[in-house]
Amino acid sequence: MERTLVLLKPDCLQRRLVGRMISRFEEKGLHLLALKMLHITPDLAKKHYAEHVDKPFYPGLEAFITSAPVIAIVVEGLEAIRVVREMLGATSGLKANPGTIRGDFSSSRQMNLVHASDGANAAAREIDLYFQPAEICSYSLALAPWSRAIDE
Ligand code: 3AN
Repeated sequence: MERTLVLLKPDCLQRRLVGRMISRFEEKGLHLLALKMLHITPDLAKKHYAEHVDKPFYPGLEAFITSAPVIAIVVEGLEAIRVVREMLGATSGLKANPGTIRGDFSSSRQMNLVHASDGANAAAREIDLYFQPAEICSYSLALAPWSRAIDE
């Protein structure tokens, strides 16, 4: 089992797509362990996008991600980090394949609706940025036996 951090970005809230995005993760069979709405501060944005802080596009990226609330979600599942990234598609909605979230809902590189951790280290770091351990709820789903075979 893997855990990954999903962020429904400000454009997702502004376009009222929050429910549809959460539904896609639920429909896939991913398990929601924690969820909160928050306003990302400039300080948190710099931590979240540490790898981009020195890039020329960073000021615009920070202005965007702090412009309205986001929904942070911890998602769990088999190979969840890769699976969720593939559900999002390429960074730019113009390049993302049809059938992916960005391919279906975005025509922008910046306003690409949803973020997800891009590897195990990023997932651990990002989950820690948004959630206290006590905020992450472990529970079993009654329908789990109908989601996959016991040896998968
Ligand atoms: P992803 O969200 O697919 O992991 P990252 O982490 O490479 O993409 O980029 C995070 C955000 O930074 C993107 N959503 C986009 O808004 C912005 N970004 C990335 N690369 C560029 C670029 N070359 N020019 C402008 N903005 C960029």
